[in-house]
Amino acid sequence: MEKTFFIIKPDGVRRGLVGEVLKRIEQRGLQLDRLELRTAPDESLIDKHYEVLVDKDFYPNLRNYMTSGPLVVGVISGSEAISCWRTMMGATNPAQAQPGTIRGDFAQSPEKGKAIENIVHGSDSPESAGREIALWFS
Ligand code: DAT
Ligand code: MG
Repeated sequence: MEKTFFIIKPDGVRRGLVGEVLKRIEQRGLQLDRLELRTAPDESLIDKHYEVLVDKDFYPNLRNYMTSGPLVVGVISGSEAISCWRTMMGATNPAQAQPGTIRGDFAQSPEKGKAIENIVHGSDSPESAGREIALWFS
């Protein structure tokens, strides 16, 4: 059994997609180990979460987006949960995300100069899963 960390980002909560995302996790047979609705996080928490991206030119937009409203955070476990959840999410850029994925079915292409709002986050490796679970559930 592998664990991964996920977020339903502020656009997912705002657009009423929490039930849809959780339904897909359950349908896929992944187990929900932790699940919490959080008020909009502090910028410092997002800076730690996206520590490898803080120097990117798009980072200020990303930080504004991620602190713009409540989000849902959780831990899911299952066989190959990390890659399974990444596949279910779809490509980072909604324009490239396949239909059938969460981003491909629900995310909208970004407006010029705005953050990519793509509904969900998932850890990309066992190391980042461990780091992110400790960061958000310490
Ligand atoms: P992912 O969320 O698919 O793991 P990532 O870790 O590379 O993608 O980036 C984190 C988030 O940052 C991503 O969901 C949207 C935003 N982002 C990534 N690359 C971007 C870019 N080139 N321009 C604008 N936003 C970007
Ligand atoms: Mg990532």
